[in-house]
Amino acid sequence: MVRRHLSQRQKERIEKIQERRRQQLARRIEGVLNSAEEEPPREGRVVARHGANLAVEDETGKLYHCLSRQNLGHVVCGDRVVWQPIDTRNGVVTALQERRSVLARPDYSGHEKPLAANITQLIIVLAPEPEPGEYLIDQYLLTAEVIGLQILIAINKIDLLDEDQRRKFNRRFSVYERIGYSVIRTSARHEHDLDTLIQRLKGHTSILVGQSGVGKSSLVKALLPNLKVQIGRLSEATGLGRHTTSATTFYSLPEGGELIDSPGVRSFRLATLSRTQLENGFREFRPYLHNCRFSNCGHGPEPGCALLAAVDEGKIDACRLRNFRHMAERLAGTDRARPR
Ligand SMILES: Nc1nc2c(ncn2[C@@H]2O[C@H](COP(=O)(O)OP(=O)(O)O)[C@@H](O)[C@H]2O)c(=O)[nH]1
Ligand SMILES: [Mg+2]
Ligand SMILES: [Zn+2]
Repeated sequence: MVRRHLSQRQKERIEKIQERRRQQLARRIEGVLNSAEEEPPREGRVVARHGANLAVEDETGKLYHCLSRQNLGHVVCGDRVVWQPIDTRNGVVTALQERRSVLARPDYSGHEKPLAANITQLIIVLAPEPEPGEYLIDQYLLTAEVIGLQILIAINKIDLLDEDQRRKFNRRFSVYERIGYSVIRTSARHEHDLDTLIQRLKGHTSILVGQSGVGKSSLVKALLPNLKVQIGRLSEATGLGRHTTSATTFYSLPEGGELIDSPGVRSFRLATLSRTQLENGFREFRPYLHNCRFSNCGHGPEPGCALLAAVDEGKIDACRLRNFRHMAERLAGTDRARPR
């Protein structure tokens, strides 16, 4: 992915344009609120968002097109909100309920921009093709650990593998099971291969992440037989039309649980990360972290490193430590890195 480097002047210009747009929108929203009939405020859940347009679902499942008051910051999919009805189809979000979790990515100026809120489970989707990358998996795992999400690894497209290949693939990814992560097998092609996933989705608000081509969209489609109907309702409620599919969307699953589908999630990552967060984000490292000879051990080639000893004893996977070191180097190399 190309990272855009903007000059200070460009950033200021973007900031100015955005500020003007914000003010225009704020005037419109306050105008609407002033002219609205006094109706009691209500609670709801943001189920789709496109620019300033939100689809808010009320307790009965009815959808409303809402704009949000400017002082609330960035309201996103999954947010629980208080909103004021304007008429039978429209409303204004006036308050944001406390978030259990936020998934974010850095914007053009490096500030964290939320993508989705109140997610409880991150599902990392892998497949025999495209060839999985352990580094990316470890990045997802780290982020989920830092945010505090339940983690599930789903190996998709198992229909492509025969018994022998399946065994090899399982062995390759068994390292994550040994660490304590749940690994399940799925296929978006065969209905019965979704049973375990369906069970694991119940009671959670989940999001699927993974490389392009592993089958995330196919899984969403297979899990939501009424996807077209749900998209149609959203598109009608928000007036988004064809943009609906490029918006981050929140779906209720027929068998229980909720799924957030977000095109932006591919690039989600932490804008800031401390050394302690990084170390603890590799959960199997935790028991060894305080056993290194030097308290500021870089877990590199220093003498007396407890992590290295654990690798030698087969307690920690060498690839995990290598990926940790690489991330630590990158962390040290950024100005955003914070000391312990
Ligand atoms: N054989 C097989 N192909 C799959 C499966 N899931 C997805 N695919 C195919 O993999 C390709 C990429 O799938 P897609 O859902 O677009 O992946 P995404 O980029 O992660 O959203 C498509 O051609 C799908 O038909 C699966 O379980 N088995
Ligand atoms: Mg897709
Ligand atoms: Zn060490």
